[in-house]
Amino acid sequence: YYKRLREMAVHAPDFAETPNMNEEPGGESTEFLETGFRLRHSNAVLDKTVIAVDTTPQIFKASSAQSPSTIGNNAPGELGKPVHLPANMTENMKKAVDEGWQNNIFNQYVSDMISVQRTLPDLRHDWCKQPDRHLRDLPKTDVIICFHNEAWSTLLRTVHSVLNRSPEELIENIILVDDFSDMAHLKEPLDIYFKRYTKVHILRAPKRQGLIRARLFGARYATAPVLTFLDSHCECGEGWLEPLLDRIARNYTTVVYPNIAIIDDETFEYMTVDDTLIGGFDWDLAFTWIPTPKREFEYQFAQHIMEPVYSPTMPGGLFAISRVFFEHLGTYDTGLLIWGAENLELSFKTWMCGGSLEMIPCSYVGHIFRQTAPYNVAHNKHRNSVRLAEVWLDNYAKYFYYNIHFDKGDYGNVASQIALRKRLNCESFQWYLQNIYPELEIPQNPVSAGEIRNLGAGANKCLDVNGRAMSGLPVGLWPCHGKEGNQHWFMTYAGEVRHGNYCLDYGGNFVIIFLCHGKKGNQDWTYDTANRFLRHVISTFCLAVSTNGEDLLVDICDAENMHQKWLLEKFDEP
Ligand code: LR7
Ligand code: MN
Repeated sequence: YYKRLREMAVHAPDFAETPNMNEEPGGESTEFLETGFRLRHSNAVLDKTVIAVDTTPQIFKASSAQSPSTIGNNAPGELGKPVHLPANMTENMKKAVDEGWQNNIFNQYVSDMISVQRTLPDLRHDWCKQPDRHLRDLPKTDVIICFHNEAWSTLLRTVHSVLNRSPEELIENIILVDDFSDMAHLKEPLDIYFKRYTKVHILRAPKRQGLIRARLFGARYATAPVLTFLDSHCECGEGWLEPLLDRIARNYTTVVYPNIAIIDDETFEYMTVDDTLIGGFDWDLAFTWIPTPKREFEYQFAQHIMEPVYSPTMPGGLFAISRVFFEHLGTYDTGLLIWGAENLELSFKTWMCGGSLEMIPCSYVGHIFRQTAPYNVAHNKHRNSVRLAEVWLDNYAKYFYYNIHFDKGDYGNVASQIALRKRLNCESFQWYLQNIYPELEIPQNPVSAGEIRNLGAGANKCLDVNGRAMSGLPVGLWPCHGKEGNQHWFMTYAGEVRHGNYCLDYGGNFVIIFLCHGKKGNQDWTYDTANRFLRHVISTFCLAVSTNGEDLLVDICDAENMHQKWLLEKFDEP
C-alpha cells in the first residue's frame, strides 16, 4: 500500500475551483462558532487590499527584549544559543525566575531576556536549500496560533518568527486566537502591539474553548487554501514554510508537519534534533516518538534522507493541511475538550479516509517542550481518548480500555462522529495498523471484561471472589448471576485475571486472589481460544472445576474435559 501511495500521482487541485465548504464542523457544541468575528466570509472585516506585512523590528516596553539589529549576535539567545542565569541572583531576581516557572512551566525570565526577533541557526541540510526543491507557485496559508495564558515574549517570538522567516506572499493572515486568557498582557497590550501588523488578527473566544475548539474558531476565519497551525511558543526556522506548502500543492490530501526542534524550557537553547523521529502512539493512546521504520529509510535513501517521510501520527500542534481537505475530514471532533487526542484523531482520519500524513525533514520549527501543562485539563481525563477509541479504533479499542480499567466515564455523544466516518467511507482501524503502523505491537493475550463461566456440567458456574476482597484467600465458584460484583473479572493482555487490585494467583496450593504485583510469576495466565483453556503459565496447568462442580483447582490440561473450559465475557479477537 505504501508503494502504491508513493506512486500515485495526484496533482494539486486548482485551489480557486475547490469547493468552499461552509457547513459547520461535525460534532457537538459548535455554538461558539456563531459568536465573535466573521473574518472568513466577510469582506467588510477582511479587506485584502490593505494587507501588507510590516516586519519593522519593534521593542515593546512590557518586554526587556531588544532587536537583533541594535545589539547583534552577542545578545542573549541570539543564534539560538542558551542563556544561563548567574548563580548569584538577588532575592528579587530569584523570585521573578520562580514566578516565571510557575506561570508557564518554562523559564519565562530567560525568555523575556531574549529578543522577540532573535536569530536562529539554520539547521537545514544543504539539499533542502536548493531552489528547485519546491514548486514555484505555492498556495498561500493562514497561520493559526491559539493561546491560553501564553507568556508575552514566547507568543511574540512565535509570530515574529513566522513574519521574519516566511516569504511574505505566502502568508495570507496570522490569526491569533485568545482562548479566554486572563493575563493582562494578552489583552490591550497585545492589540496595541499588533495594530500596525496588518496581517495579524486577534480573535477572542467568548469563553474557554480548549485548544481544539480554539483552533476551529481560528480556522473559521481563514481564507487561504492552506491552514497552518502552530503552538503559541514556537520558533520557525529559515525556509520552514515552503517545503510544507509544496507537499500540499502537489497533493491536497497530504497533511504535513515539520521537523520539530527543541527549545529548551530552561535556557531557551534552540537545539538540533534527531531528524528521524516520527509520530506513533501506544495503547494508552498517548502520542510517542518512534524511529523512522526501515521501509521508509529504504525509500528515502533511494531519493534523499531529507525527503518527506510517511508518519503514522502527528504530534498535533504544528502542522499544515489544505483547508478543503480539513473540512472534508470534518475538521476535529468538537466534543474533544481542552487538550489531547485531537492529534491522533486527525492522524487516523487522514490515513483512514483517503489522505496521507508526512513529516517534512527540511522544515524546522522549534517548540518549547515542557513537563506539564500550566492549566487544568478536563475532569474526566480519559474523555478525549475514549471518544477517539469509540469512533476510530473498532475492535482494538479494548486494548486501550483495559489500561483505563474499562472506566470510560462520561464521554458525551459520538453519534455524529460515527456517522461522519461512515459517510466518508473510511478504512478500518485494522487496515490502518497493517498498512500504516505495522510496527505497533498488538497485545497478544486476550482481553475480557465481565464474568468467567465454566462450561462443565450445566455451564452455570462462574468464578467468584465470594466477597473475600482480601489477599490470600481461595477463589470460589458460584452460580452465574450476571450482576458483575464478585463475578466481575478483567483478563488483561499482560496475562492477569483481575478483580480490582486482586489477581487470580496459583502458587502450588489453592487458586487464590492475591494483590496484583505485575510480575507475572504465579499471576500469569493465558487464554487458549481454541480449547478455551485458562492456562497457568509457569505450572502449565489448566484452571478447572472439580468433577462434583464444587471446587476450583488446576489440573493437567485435557482438551476433552469440559470442566477445564471457560467462557470469558466480552472477550473477542481483533
Ligand atoms: O485550553 C487551552 N487552550 C489553548 O489555546 C489549552 C491550550 N491552548 C493552547 C496553548 O496555549 C498552546 O499554544 O494550545 C497549544 C497547545 O497547548 P500546550 O502547548 O500547553 O500543550 P503541548 O505542547 O503539550 O501540546 C501538544 O499536544 C496537544 C494535544 O492536544 C496539542 O496537539 C498541541 O498542539 C501539541 N503540541 C505539539 O504538537 C508541539 C510539538 C510537541 C510534541 C509532542
Ligand atoms: Mn506546546
